[in-house]
Amino acid sequence: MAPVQTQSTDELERAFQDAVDADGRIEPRDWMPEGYRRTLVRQIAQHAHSEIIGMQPEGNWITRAPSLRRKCILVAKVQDEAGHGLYLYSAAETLGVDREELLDLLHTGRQKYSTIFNYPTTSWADVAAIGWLVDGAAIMNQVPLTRCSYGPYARAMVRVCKEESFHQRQGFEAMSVLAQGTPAQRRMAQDALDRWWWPSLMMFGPSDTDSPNSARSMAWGIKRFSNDELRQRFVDATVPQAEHLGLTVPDPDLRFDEATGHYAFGEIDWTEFATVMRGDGPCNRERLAHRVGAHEDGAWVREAAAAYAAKQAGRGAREAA
Ligand code: FAQ
Repeated sequence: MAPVQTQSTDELERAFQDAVDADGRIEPRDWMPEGYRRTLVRQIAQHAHSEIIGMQPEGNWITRAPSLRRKCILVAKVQDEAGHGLYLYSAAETLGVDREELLDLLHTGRQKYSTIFNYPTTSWADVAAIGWLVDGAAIMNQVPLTRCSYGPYARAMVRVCKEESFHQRQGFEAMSVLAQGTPAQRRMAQDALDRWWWPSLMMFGPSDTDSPNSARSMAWGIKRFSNDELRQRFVDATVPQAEHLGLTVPDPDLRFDEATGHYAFGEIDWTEFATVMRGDGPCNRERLAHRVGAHEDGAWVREAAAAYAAKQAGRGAREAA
């Protein structure tokens, strides 16, 4: 959809919506409504922040992984999350925002990241649970984003989802080793499931009736399914996996509903969700302080990279002269 200056805003908006409705891709140079651009910046930035803050809970276990093999896998996984953050910040930059500006919004608490990363990882089983449940929930939410109407975001998601699928499988495998291990290992696995189950369900966001952005994001082809639809899919896919592991999902109201073909599940603690979202969860302050510290420690790398780029640009200009 090429921008045609002579068209009125109404005509541009109609052409934009027609392109979205026809499942076309909107690209950075195409005309787009300001609200669409702002929504994408908000969502992609929150997503990027989640990827880089999400390195912390698992990074906490790199030095204590139970074997060299587990350590190698974990280092690679945490590096993958950094890479996802980089693709996503790049995708956001195509919308005319600056990465430094987005990081500043994160560091000053003005932009959110996923609530899930404000919970502590107190045992090795938590690393397995994050792979199985958190990456599992992330994939359920992100596979539809590969069909998002905004091209750069959709394309970033293709690669991210391939890597998240591998993460989910390694988490399930690590969990199954624990679940088949000694009684103490089984207890660790169950304890991790008990603590990560409900926060994982919260990753999908507020219920549809309380989600201010969903309807508009769906009309714009950013979101393809509602928060509750994706949450239900996650529960339906994950409960049989827990049964296969011989673990119990910590929800007394969970039951398979023959009539609908879905699992019915208990009420999420939305008060806890709101508490963590406003910055008062178990690890919010620690996560943000660590991120700000890492950014400050990395200042010399950014300065060196900028000096090197300036030097290269100067050499290029001299050669061209
Ligand atoms: N945590 O109206 P909605 C990962 C906010 S990546 C914090 O429903 P929307 C990889 C929401 O932003 C995990 N805030 O909003 C990994 C909005 O804020 P506003 C991250 C939340 O955008 C694995 C307000 O509440 N994934 O795990 C949360 O339509 C392992 C109202 O909500 C993504 O970001 C939450 N859980 O739908 C890394 C995926 N939920 O308007 C390391 C892309 C909602 O006040 C290790 N994002 N909010 O600014 C999305 O799909 C959407 O943004 C939703 C929320 C579904 C998260």
